[in-house]
Amino acid sequence: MKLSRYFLPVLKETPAEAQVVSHRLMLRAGMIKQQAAGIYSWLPLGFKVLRKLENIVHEEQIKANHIPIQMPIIQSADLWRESGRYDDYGQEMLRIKDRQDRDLLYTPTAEEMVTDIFRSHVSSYKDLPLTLYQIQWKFRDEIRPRFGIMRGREFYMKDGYNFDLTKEDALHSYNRHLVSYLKTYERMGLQAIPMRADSGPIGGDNTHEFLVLAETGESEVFYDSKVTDLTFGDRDINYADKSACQAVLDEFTSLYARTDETHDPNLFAKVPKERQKSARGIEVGQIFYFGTKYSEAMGAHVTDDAGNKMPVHMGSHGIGVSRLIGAIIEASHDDNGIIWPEGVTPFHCGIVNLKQGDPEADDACEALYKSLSALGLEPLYDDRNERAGGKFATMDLIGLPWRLTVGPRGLKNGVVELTSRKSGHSEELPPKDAVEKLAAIYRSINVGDFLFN
Ligand code: 5CA
Repeated sequence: MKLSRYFLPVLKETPAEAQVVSHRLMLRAGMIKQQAAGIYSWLPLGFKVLRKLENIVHEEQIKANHIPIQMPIIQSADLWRESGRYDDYGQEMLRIKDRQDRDLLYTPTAEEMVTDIFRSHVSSYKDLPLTLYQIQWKFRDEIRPRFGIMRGREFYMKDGYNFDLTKEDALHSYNRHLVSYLKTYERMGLQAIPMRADSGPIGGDNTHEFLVLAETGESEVFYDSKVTDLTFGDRDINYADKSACQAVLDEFTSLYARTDETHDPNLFAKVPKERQKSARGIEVGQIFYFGTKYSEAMGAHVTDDAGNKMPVHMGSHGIGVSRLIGAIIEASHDDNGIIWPEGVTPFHCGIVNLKQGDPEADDACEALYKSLSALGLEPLYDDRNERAGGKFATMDLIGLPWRLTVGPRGLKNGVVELTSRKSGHSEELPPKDAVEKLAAIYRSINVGDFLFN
């Protein structure tokens, strides 16, 4: 992409309404625009990051053998009356009437609808196990939408639903989700700690939230400092292997880690004093096992070989895809702007032309742009007629992990400059070597290796 042809409405001033750094930086970097309380337009740069996160979520869900579907945003109230949640959900649910005076709602989650799909098409235990998921817009009429897209009213969420014959199988689905979530967050450059949580309106008593530690987090959390030493690393997980998934769950949840809703000071007292920590965290996902709560209420049964009918065991599992952008920025920024982890960056590298209009500099930039693009990478070339200082400030603000700086002086010596946004470290390299280095960095995280179709 050439910046002169792009739509990147960066702001010079710090927006007064934004209380947290991620919200400020998303507005300043021209990623989003507020349209109403908790409701945003996604401008090109923000939309690109949203798509990157969505792709990672799809890839990791498909690896775990979960099947993507898409359910409608506007749903009939009737299904929600069957489960009893039309009344229970309270004011968070946005209720709508159509021209026939029928009750509709904007989906805050989709347990009812997915259970309806299941009961209409599945009747034999042989079709189990089954996990369906979607990535879809949700609406919750939050009392206090705030922190930009982190607590929006309209937000983008991955919601997955497992259907299993027995509790034991459903707990394997729970564990499988936990493993796939750890992998997902890690690819986004985040450490998200699973913590025992409260199930709220979803129901059930087996639930974990995933929290990213950040000063601006809305939840207060209590944990054994050893949990932050756990890293998921490059594990090869066989999702069909029950004991392997159970082992990961045990490893990541046996140390004390709870949110304020489930915190138990007596249990916490057993953690050695120097390891007792409390902090704030951003909830980026939650997994639930709730057994037969919805399947019984809505008649989602399967029949075994002997003709016995039984309600299926279910759970649901959510990732806050849009909220994650805020969490990533909270965890990765400096005074000059965002620092994108390579796995989610909107463009793989910036190209700054120090002397636009200089034939040699222009040619060198074009050549870099072509070679990077030919490798499947997306450069953002700042080809505007602007001062170098302004170009650097824009690149720092939008946070691309790598910047290539091209100018007549370097070109005389046959080199361009490659700078890491994170460390600030620069090195001079022949253009060909710089391209190779970038290709190697991105190849190591499988950029371009997209499974969802
Ligand atoms: N049905 C279950 C699992 S699909 C469910 O709805 N879970 S949830 O309520 O925990 O939501 C899943 C994730 O969506 C949360 O962990 C959070 O990261 C994100 N989320 C929830 N509310 C909002 C909101 N108002 N703004 C942005 N993200 C949100």
